[in-house]
Amino acid sequence: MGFPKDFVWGAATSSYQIEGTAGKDEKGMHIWDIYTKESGRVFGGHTGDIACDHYHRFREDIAIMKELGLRAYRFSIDWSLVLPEGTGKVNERGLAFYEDLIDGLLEAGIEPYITLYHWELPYELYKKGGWMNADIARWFGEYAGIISDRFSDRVTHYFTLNEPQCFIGLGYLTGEHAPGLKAPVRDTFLMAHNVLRAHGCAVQMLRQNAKQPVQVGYAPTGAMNYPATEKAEDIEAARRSFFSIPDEHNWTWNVSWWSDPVLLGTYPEEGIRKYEKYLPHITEEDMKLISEPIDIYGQNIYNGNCICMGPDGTPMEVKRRDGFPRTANNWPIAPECIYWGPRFLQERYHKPIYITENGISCRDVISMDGKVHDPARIDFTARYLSQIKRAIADGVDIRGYFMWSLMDNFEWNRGYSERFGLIYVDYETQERIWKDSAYWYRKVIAENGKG
Ligand code: GCO
Repeated sequence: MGFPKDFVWGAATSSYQIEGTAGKDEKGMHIWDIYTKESGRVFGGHTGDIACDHYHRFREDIAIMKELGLRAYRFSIDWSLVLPEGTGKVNERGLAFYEDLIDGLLEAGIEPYITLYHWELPYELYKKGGWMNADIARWFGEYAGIISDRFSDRVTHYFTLNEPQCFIGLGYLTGEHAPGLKAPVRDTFLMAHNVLRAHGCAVQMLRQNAKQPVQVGYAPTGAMNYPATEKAEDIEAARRSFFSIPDEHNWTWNVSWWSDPVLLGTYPEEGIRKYEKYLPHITEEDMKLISEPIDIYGQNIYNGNCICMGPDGTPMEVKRRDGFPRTANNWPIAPECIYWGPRFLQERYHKPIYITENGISCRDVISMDGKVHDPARIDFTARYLSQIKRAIADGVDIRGYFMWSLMDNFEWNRGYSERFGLIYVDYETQERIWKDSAYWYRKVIAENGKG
């Protein structure tokens, strides 16, 4: 059995990583605009000021997507391009850009999947406390409503937030990402609660302003832990560790604190116990808002840990073998995670799943023959896709796959040092070069995953 006939083959990007809009067309500033220039903590002092210049080259990029045969493209909207102050005055020029992009995609037969927040918090809102301010739920709802009002006649698929684990954890706990803070743990729980409330408001407003029925989702991530063997006890150990709650110093890196409230309407018991002294006041009304029903569940999946049942009956991590396969940025290659992750998630949350991101960083270079040979990316993707195929065969409702990424781009604090794209970008000339994996993925799509 292969992939379902209507399986959604896609690729993903995000606004700051590709657009290059800093200082243009009345855009407001966001936290990454500032962090990249002032923190001194981004590799090579790189910024997203120009990035892939997608803002000016989007038509060329759509032509590439069409040539690839993509059925869908997941991109994000820069809140501060649409609402320079985060709330209030709308910037028509910002909306016009996304309108042209969307119309271009539709003309090319590619379905747009919009992500509302892929980490660009408008600076004006940051100054008002950002995620610390309870009003942010309303501000995010307002923004979501504007997007729905303008685009829902043409766009039916939306994701509210991308990876809250990362933008709160890396942004406010470890300080590796914008705004680069090491906030008190207590503050991060309040922020997280407001993040979830904001999600709920966005779901409401997307629907309220929708011109036709829309599919609304959420795109978190997490370590997709998988069992060492198919023995029932190892599967149970992996499942338990998958949804378990870490200690507070790195608490954001978990699945259930971010997904139970949205999909089950409650915070996980284990977390409520463990984090009790840090938690803000949580009302029933909040939980109702947070669990506003969604239609689809996105998940960004890259890797996970191998787990077995320990002799004392608690889950135990199995040490990776010496010389285990790794990506260029040292992430373990663990294709099993994309079988077990969706399986565990579906068991617990019962929602159709989209793999909203999956991909690999490679040390890609232009070879003497002028081409970019990236066999490691082809091998990685083939392995992961075969596990998705297996999950679907076993009854997991996975509806689509978005490769991270369409093209090389600004990899946050790693700047341009990591290349995740199917398409190579020469940042000096902005030339786009098809990597071998792009030709390969085109064939995979054309054959609906057989190749
Ligand atoms: C994400 C990301 C992407 C990254 C990718 C590779 O959603 O994780 O935010 O923006 O570029 O995951 O690290």
